[in-house]
Amino acid sequence: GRSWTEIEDLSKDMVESEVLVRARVHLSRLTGKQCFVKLRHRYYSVQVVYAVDDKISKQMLKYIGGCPKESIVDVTGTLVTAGIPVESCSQKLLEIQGSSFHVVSEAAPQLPLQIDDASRPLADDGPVVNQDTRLNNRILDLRTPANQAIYRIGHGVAALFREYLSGIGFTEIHTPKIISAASEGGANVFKVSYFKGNAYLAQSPQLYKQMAICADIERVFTVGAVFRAEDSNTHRHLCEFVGLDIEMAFKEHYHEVLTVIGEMFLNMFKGLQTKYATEIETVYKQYPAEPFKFIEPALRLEWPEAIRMLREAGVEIGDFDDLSTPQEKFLGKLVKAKYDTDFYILDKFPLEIRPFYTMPCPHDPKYSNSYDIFMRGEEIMSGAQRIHDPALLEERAKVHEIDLETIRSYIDSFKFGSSPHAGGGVGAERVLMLYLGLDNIRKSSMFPRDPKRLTP
Ligand code: ATP
Ligand code: AMO
Repeated sequence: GRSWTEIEDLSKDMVESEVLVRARVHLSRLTGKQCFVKLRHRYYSVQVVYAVDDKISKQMLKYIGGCPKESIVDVTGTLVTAGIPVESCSQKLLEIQGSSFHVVSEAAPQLPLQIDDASRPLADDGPVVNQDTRLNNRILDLRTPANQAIYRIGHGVAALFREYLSGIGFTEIHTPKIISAASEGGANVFKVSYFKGNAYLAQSPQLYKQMAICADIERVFTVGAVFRAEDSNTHRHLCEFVGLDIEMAFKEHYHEVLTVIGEMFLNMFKGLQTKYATEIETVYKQYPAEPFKFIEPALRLEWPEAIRMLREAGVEIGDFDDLSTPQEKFLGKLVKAKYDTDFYILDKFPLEIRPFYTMPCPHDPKYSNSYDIFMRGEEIMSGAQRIHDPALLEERAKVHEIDLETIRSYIDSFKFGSSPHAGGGVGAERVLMLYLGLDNIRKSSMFPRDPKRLTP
């Protein structure tokens, strides 16, 4: 049978041999006796040159030149060294002298957006495509080199998360997404009809990952959709996102868990750097950004220190006030200047501003054994040691005005003994966005859901 070579696998040692390539027609240019076709596959391209000869008739040449952009074609020809380097074509300076051209799937002649326009860096002259047009025509937009690269790197984020935790004895679990009560409290839950009654879409796997600990599955993680009915039209909120959640029993101190989380992230960043270097470079070509910086071991700051840093820089903030988004970003800048890292852990949040299940700090109950993790000054993870004493849990739920009956099975899980445990939840799209320095979460979510968008 015939065998196809992907554009990225064409190499110098194949020069002078016959190759068969399947790819998209990126553009074609017909001159009198020649036709130049730029083929594209993911973030690679190669030029095919057709000339009228014994294999290619004049008519055929016209047909090739008229093939609509974005059609998928099979091309055969001889691989040769390119006469002149073609910009953004196969960096290896190779081209194909075409001998056949077969259309596998023809694209409509009119495209709602041009791939070249959608691929253009903002700094360059030329038409750019706005976000709505991109998202309305997402499958075309996703064909740009940067998008092809972004979702490969996104795969890397989840794969490295899974790989690392699996390697240290974690069990991947799946938790219900249709649940009977809000898991995080608050009003931002989607209500759905459930036979004769109602149900809610899970705001977090929180209650179930903790129940797994109560069931002696002592190290768990889960990767899955998380739903938030928040009417937040910001650059970093989605109504549905991918949660990477961890929960782990510890022996003495919740920092045992925080250390695992910190090392998991450092392993992820190093893995992305080594396994996805080409992809990262491809993204930066369209969306230039400073490379993501981190130090080892991960930097851990405590809340009072962060407040002190902000105040010294002139920010007015109370000891126990939650950080606003601009304050978080500013703190990120201060941390970067002082410690040269885009990644850090902020530990010991005030108890008041954390969810009901958060363990108060045993030394000072105004604080808690809880933490957020930041990348480039924005939150990517929230976590805590959890209360495992059912009486204290009930008490804290009451303080938060949560109807105990709606979380009865959760609270009861702690009645039969539970290991001390801690964990955290990561927003996968935020990690991808901030690792790459992208400015909007809609660039790191393949089919984003926000209050104004439910399609495609
Ligand atoms: P967490 O749920 O752990 O706090 P988060 O990043 O989703 O994570 P939110 O509590 O939703 O954080 O919001 C944090 C900050 O984001 C708020 O303090 C606010 O500054 C900003 N924010 C949230 N929603 C909006 C919005 N609709 N418009 C502008 N800013 C918002
Ligand atoms: P939290 O509500 O902070 O914590 O969510 C955890 C992480 O999820 C991401 N995130 C979001 N990403 C995109 N769009 C949103 N609307 C959105 N909201 C949150 C953020 C955030 O840090 N149960 C706890 C976690 C735990 O303690 O284990 C929780 O859900 O990156």
